[in-house]
Amino acid sequence: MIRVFSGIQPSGELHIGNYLGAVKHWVGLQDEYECFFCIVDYHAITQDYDVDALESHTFDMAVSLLAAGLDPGKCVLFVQSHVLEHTELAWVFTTVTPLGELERMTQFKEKAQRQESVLAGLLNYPVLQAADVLLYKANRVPVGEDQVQHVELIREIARKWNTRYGQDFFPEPHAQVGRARRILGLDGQSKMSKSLGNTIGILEELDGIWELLRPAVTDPARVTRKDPGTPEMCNLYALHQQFSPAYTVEEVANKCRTAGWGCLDCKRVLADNMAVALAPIRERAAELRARPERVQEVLESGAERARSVARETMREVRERMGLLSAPQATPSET
Ligand code: AQP
Repeated sequence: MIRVFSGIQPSGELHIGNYLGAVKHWVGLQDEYECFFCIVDYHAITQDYDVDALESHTFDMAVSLLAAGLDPGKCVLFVQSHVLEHTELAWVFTTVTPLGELERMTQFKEKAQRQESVLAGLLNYPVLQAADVLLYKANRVPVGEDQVQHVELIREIARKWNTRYGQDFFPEPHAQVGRARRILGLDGQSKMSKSLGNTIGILEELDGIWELLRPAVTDPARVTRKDPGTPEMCNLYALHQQFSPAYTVEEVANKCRTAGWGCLDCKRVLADNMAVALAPIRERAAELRARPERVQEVLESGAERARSVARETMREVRERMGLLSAPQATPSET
């Protein structure tokens, strides 16, 4: 049986980078495999965050994921902090993870640069990720390109734990990266990222999309309206390829190369197509928002299903590691 695990931080709204790079892919996988999808709130607190907003961000992320097509009849959707075994296994894994491996992670180095004082939680982020995935003995981890290095480290952690405590207990999972591996932000340079504020949310309406696209960076060679451009050098062309029909993508390329359109003309068409493509997600989100108890039910039942797998994994982990069993005191039962 192939098992899939992936997570997303409730560190802000679900944006089109998360959607195209990961979530859209998840929606397809739930038809074929046993899938666990997790809103990883313990990851989201590894950066500066707004305490008052975390609860609503977590709920809104659940709404957006369901609206984007996750079906609780086909996958398990839950919140990480509702299944305490995640943090327990993470601690276990810190005891087999070399410090040097954590320090060389690209995401750690990038995020650490933006922080005044670097906290151990940020360094240990990939260890918690290893616990997320391996608690369910998942074989596949569908992610964007930025997470591939972390999945490699998860494989190493599984290997090291297995070597010490039990050959082949944890599988070595593989990253699955889709075609939209790295969506750039509206600055045209960095990865689209919640914490960089260069995103378009998947629930944006036409006016909002237009306001965000209007100042977005395009091909730097197009200084004036008359300058011909190179579509492949333009981030918005990449977005047309995601949201516009093939004939429009072709027209955009021609009008860019011949300066037939200015960048604003091109952005207008993109905004319209994006709004049309995202409309069904927006409508489903509005329906779900009107029934918050339904969303709570989905998360509760998801946590229950996740816990039943997680508890069994931890029972075996404790046993193999020689920890004295104390069934009454296991975290999820208290
Ligand atoms: N720009 C992107 N292009 C393609 N895939 C992306 N992903 C994120 N941004 C892009 C993928 O989305 C999934 C969930 O990501 P996450 O929220 O858990 O963490 P992240 O990669 O750190 O996302 P953000 O938006 O950049 O969040 P912050 O700013 O809070 O760190 C992952 O599979 C990721 O690869």
